Amino acid sequence: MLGAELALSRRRAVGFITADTYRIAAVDQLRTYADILNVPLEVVFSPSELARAYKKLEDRDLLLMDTAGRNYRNELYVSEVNSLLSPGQEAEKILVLSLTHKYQDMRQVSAQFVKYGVSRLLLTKMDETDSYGAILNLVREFGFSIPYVTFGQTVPDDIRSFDPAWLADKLLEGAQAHA
Ligand SMILES: Nc1nc2c(ncn2[C@@H]2O[C@H](COP(=O)(O)OP(=O)(O)OP(=O)(O)O)[C@@H](O)[C@H]2O)c(=O)[nH]1
Ligand SMILES: [Mg+2]
Repeated sequence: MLGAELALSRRRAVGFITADTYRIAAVDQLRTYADILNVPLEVVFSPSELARAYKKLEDRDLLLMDTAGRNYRNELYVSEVNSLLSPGQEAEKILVLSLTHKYQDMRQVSAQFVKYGVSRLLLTKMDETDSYGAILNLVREFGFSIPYVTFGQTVPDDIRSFDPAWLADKLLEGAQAHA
């Protein structure tokens, strides 16, 4: 969704890399999007293949890399995915969490990634809940900045920049309702 927004609305020369060779058909799904968007896609099975992918995509302005969803409460998976993420200076890591998760689980996963220097958080499924307190708590506890939120399944429309004023309104509305 982010790739579609950057490629279509912002007209950036985007390239995709996926390391999600774990979930069946994850590559096929991304390849379908890549074809529709006319964006090149490279698949990497291990960290050693990254250099080849970068080389092939060197003409692109911006590369977006996806990694597999795992049980990231488990330290082993966290260190594994971290070894895949480029240590390149310009690389930005974004943790993606769904707002439908329980807060304590989101906290645990956040803590795992903060240890590896992740400081940005993208929240999905804002349309599937009316509880937004977790956003405030995660930002307060971990100092995350939130570049984007998603609020539906329509690609690329259901993604937008996060608006802190909107969150403040929502939280205060909720507080009034309980007053
Ligand atoms: N309603 C709603 N559905 C969403 C949103 N974001 C993603 N989805 C849906 O959630 C499902 C999973 O999305 P993916 O992008 O595959 O999630 P993922 O985190 O990459 O999954 P893994 O790689 O397996 O961890 C898809 O059916 C998406 O359409 C959202 O903001 N709102
Ligand atoms: Mg995925």
